[in-house]
Amino acid sequence: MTETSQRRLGDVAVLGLGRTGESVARFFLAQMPERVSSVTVFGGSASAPGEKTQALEEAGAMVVCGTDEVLGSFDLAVASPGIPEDSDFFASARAHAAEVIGEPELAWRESPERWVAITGTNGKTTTTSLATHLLQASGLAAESVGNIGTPPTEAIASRGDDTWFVAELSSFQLATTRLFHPRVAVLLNVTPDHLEWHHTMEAYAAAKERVFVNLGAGDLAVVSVDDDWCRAAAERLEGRGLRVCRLSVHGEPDAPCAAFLRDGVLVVRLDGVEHALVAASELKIFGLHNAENALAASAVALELAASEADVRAGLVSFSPIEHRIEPAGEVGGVRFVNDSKATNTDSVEKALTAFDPGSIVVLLGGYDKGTDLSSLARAVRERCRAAVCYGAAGERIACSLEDEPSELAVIRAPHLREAFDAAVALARPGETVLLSPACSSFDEFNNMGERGRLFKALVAELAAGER
Ligand code: UMA
Repeated sequence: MTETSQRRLGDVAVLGLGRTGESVARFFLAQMPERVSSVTVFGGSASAPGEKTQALEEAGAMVVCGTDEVLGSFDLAVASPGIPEDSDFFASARAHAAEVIGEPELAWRESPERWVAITGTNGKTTTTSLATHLLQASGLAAESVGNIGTPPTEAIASRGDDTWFVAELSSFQLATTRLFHPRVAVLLNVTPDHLEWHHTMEAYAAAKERVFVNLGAGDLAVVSVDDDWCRAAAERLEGRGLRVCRLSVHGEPDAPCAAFLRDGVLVVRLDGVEHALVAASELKIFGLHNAENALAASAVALELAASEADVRAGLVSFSPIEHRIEPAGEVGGVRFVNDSKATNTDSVEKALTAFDPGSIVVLLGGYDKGTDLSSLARAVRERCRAAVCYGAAGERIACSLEDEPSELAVIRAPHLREAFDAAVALARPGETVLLSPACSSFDEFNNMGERGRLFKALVAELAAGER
């Protein structure tokens, strides 16, 4: 318990009624009456009363649905990450609360010891899971929290004294941090995404860089130097005199702290001491981007005193997580891979590098975020034999692939099921059918997990001779 975590919180408001809002409301309710006087939950304009609101009311909260207007006067408001900072909802909270923060900031204030924070446009879930796995393999208690699924606030009550919180943090969550201070912070990459929330790349990158704001002399920043946004951030951190572990899969950074590949072997150097770990080919997670994720996770674990031997063992025992380049079976010599988590173009471009060029039939499509497709189209033309484009964004993607002449076969299908059947008809033994859609799933599914599970169910039906 710190001074911050014993502070009286007073009248509190919670914005949002999703996973975050519910966790925060329950956390506050558990602090009544000693630290919290009242809890008011604002569900936002799209919310309506239901079982969840009733349960919160029964537990002692006031719940306001169907409006983005925050009424009343509050000492503290906690906003869910999906609510943009420049929205009317957020502005209304600012006008009626002494302070508006996000959920990871609240969790950190309540339980500030032993945090690792991991951010980046892509790779953060894998890196978070792997860092947790490596710490556990070294006998340390560790738990993955944050954007990965469990709001840290929810995990505080059951947190052991020695447990490390390894937090995957999105730009939304970082934008609303203020005092948040992890012991190790990781920035993997910054490529265009979520511009509907942040509006500009500068604002998006600045939100990600907030992960380092409160780092001090004894801490470690692990930062990629393979993209311009991150390299600039690394230089700013070095300018502050911080310890920066320069992360690269394209060269060996000349720095006292660095993580890189040497002759295909993962090497982490901390304060001049080198740890040669395992060959990237020994990992069960494929692709150069996954070697980068593994380097970042290893740097975290070694910094936190994990032994080299334990990190090696953890690296080779770590399996791909669901929906990330996840092997989904082999039928008639064709490999099926579920990468439903690839909801932006950069993620797909990285996934394509994990397979032999010319051997991929890729499934692309879903909810159209309006992203620029030129770089994706180039990568697909270069690395795939065929592309099946489906869903709301299908036609736009197909047109971008056909923009320039190439050998690529471009097929159109209405939905994922038909796209799957078209891919099966096209694929030859030795090839890979890859669901790596470059889009959100909301035109057809509730979330990317549902989409990935349908893909795997279709593979199972095919294997059972039912398709
Ligand atoms: N709401 C509004 N107006 C808005 C947006 C939200 O009123 O404009 C309200 C509604 O009541 C809605 C609720 O907020 O029901 C939903 O809150 P939310 O969108 O913040 O979602 P949560 O259910 O709280 O889940 C969030 C993360 N979601 C987002 O950031 C969009 C989850 O990440 C995260 O796992 C969870 O907190 C726990 O930390 C998901 C995600 O898609 C996986 N993240 C994005 C990504 O990875 O690309 C950033």
